[in-house]
Amino acid sequence: MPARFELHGFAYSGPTYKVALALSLMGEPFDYTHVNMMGGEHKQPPFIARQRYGQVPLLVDRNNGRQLCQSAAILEYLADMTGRFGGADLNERLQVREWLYWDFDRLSAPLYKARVVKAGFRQAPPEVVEDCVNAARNALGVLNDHLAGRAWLVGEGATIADIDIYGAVSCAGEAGIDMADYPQVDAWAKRVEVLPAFKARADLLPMKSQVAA
Ligand SMILES: N[C@@H](CCC(=O)N[C@@H](CS)C(=O)NCC(=O)O)C(=O)O
Repeated sequence: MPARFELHGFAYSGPTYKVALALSLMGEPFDYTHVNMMGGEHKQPPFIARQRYGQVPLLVDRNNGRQLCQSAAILEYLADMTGRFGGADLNERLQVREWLYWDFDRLSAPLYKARVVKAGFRQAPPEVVEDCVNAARNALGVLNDHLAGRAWLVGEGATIADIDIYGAVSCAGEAGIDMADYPQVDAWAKRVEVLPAFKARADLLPMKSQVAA
């Protein structure tokens, strides 16, 4: 039987990794479709017809034909569908959502921007990159303070807030940020990395399409 989920993404994409990691931790095998972003495939009408923003990731749920965009919204959907990592009750779910919104506002956006420039995918003046790195550093400071004395972002176990934010934090080195400056975040990241079925980005996102094992 084919896998329920079909993930379209790009090996270097942090947001694609967030979704792939959630699927792995939730025990959901998925077929992976490599989107040729270097060739502009994500801006072509066939892709935009399925992903209105012309971005990766795109997740297709073959059980109902849904085509889902925006990594944070996809993580919430997966938590709803699997009943896993969504938070223990309404209070936790609300806190989880808060962290998801905060992440793209304060951490992921500047971190990814600095990283794509440092990797040579895009160009930007050095002061713009520096602003992004500083913004990401501020966000990591907030995260570090929050994690002092707690194992997980919300409640007593890992949630999609941890999965989402780990997907950003795991790219910090590529943005030139040393995680030794954020010891609580570093310790928390190591906890995420020993969750059952955790996989690193390189082990989940190949440079070619692949059918679930
Ligand atoms: N907020 C979106 C961001 C997605 C995103 O920025 N994807 C990048 C690749 S990592 C992309 O498709 N960039 C091309 C573009 O924005 O035109 C999400 O979390 O899914």
